[in-house]
Amino acid sequence: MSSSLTDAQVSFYKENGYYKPLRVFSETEMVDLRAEIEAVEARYSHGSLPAPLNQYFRYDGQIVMPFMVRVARNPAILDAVESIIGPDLMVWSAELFIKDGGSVAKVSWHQDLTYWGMGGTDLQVSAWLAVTNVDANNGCMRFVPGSHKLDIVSHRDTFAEDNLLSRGQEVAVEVDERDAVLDDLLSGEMSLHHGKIFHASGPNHSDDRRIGLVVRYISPALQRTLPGRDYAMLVRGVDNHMNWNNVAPPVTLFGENEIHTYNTVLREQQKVLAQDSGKPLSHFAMG
Ligand SMILES: O=C(O)CCC(=O)C(=O)O
Repeated sequence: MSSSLTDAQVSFYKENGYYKPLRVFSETEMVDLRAEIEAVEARYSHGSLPAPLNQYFRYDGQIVMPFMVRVARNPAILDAVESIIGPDLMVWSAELFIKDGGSVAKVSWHQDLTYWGMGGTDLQVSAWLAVTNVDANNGCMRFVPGSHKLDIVSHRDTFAEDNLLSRGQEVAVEVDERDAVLDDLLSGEMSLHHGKIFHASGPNHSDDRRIGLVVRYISPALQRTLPGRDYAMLVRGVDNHMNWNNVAPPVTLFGENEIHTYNTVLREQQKVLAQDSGKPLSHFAMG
């Protein structure tokens, strides 16, 4: 059975820059996924990898963790994403956003596409999967509907410690919180958001962890706006454009080849992430 979006759902996305909620997994499947994530944490968070585990969680997890690709290839997610950006789909990055119970970590108001070297494209969409329930109390995302119709606005870097973004970047325009809607979701539901929508998230006031797994999809037709070639993984359809170096899915969790590929990809992407920041590239190999 197809999980394509209806015309009304696509129109809502085009008008507002997001769509929610879409059920893609059962709650039981999310209990299992959480256990899998926490088993990886138990095994690898004590310095047994070349970089801190959090770096692999926050950037390009699809290259080193097979379970990320399993999620990214889920047919219900792909059907919905296909309704927005077409039948050929690549994963640019899969990431975990985890806020522990009581954590003050937040995400400032930003537009995703600011430092991705893709311009202000409509050919990118993020699917944010709630592994746990997410709501206002535990720091779910908030969206400003319609803000994706703006260009990419200026962002200022804060490099704030409690900010989960690479540069702690925030839009340099005033956001009226009263314009925002909550991206509250039950575990196993996802939202889709446009790369230019203003979005943010607050601290986790609950006792439990808030876990989200986000997959950044692009169409192979999308062209990078900067010199050099970036990388992406084909997960549905065909790549008739060859705009991206195609990365193979991982076979082994944190295998030697997987880590080698990861380093090659991150090196290229860090250049874009670090542009005009005044910080050395090493700063963006985040811990
Ligand atoms: O999970 C969060 O709190 C923020 C995630 C986010 O900014 C994104 O997925 O683009």
